[in-house]
Amino acid sequence: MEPVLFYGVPQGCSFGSIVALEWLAQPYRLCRIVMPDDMQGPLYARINPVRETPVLLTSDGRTLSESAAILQHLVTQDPQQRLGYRAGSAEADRLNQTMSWLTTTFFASFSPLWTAYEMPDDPPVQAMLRTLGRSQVAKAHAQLDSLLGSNDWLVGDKRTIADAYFAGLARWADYHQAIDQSDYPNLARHVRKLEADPGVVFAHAIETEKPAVSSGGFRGHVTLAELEPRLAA
Ligand SMILES: N[C@@H](CCC(=O)N[C@@H](CS)C(=O)NCC(=O)O)C(=O)O
Repeated sequence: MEPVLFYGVPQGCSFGSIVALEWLAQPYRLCRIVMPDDMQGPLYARINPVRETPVLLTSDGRTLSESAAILQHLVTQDPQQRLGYRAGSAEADRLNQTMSWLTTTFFASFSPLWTAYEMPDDPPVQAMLRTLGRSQVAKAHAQLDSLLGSNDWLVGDKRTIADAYFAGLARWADYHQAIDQSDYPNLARHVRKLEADPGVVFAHAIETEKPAVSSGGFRGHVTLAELEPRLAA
């Protein structure tokens, strides 16, 4: 059976995995997870014991969590490696480097803002977290702006999983009103290009439950209950 991506709303980093699946245009399904409520039951613990999205249920029945692992899996499953590079090549090293940076620096820069957003009301602590978060997000944006320079894509001369993943994280700057992306012109240009991409438009439509036009791979939604027989006990 085709792979299934468990994606989280609102604003999940799983957005990037939806974009990558669209770019590959191979058959896949989606399972919508409203965070955190849909993750609390025992069935979701069988999918991901740490109760996070995204998770990919692979075509051979394994569950794979962590965006970087899911996205690398998609690269290697594609015989043409359209969203990555041959293992061992300089470009593949660079892609791994960029994915690590996006996960440990760019994603992580938003952590104080997510903590302030999700915690019970405590205005002085939330104000402190927001100040810290804005400063970290600004620093990560400045670094990425410089890494990107005038390049068309984050790694090499084609779109890769790094661009797909970045498309999902970049929107958090507005969501948290953290910084003004137009202060980072190379990054802002890249975000504008990605936002016009049909795979990104599709992922937004899926998240917001609007009519979504797939480039061909999307085979529809499936519920957690329907997937139970495919999951290891
Ligand atoms: N390192 C993981 C992070 C996964 C993660 O933090 N997922 C968030 C959404 S972006 C989540 O599921 N949060 C659970 C919640 O909000 O309850 C990855 O990159 O996939």
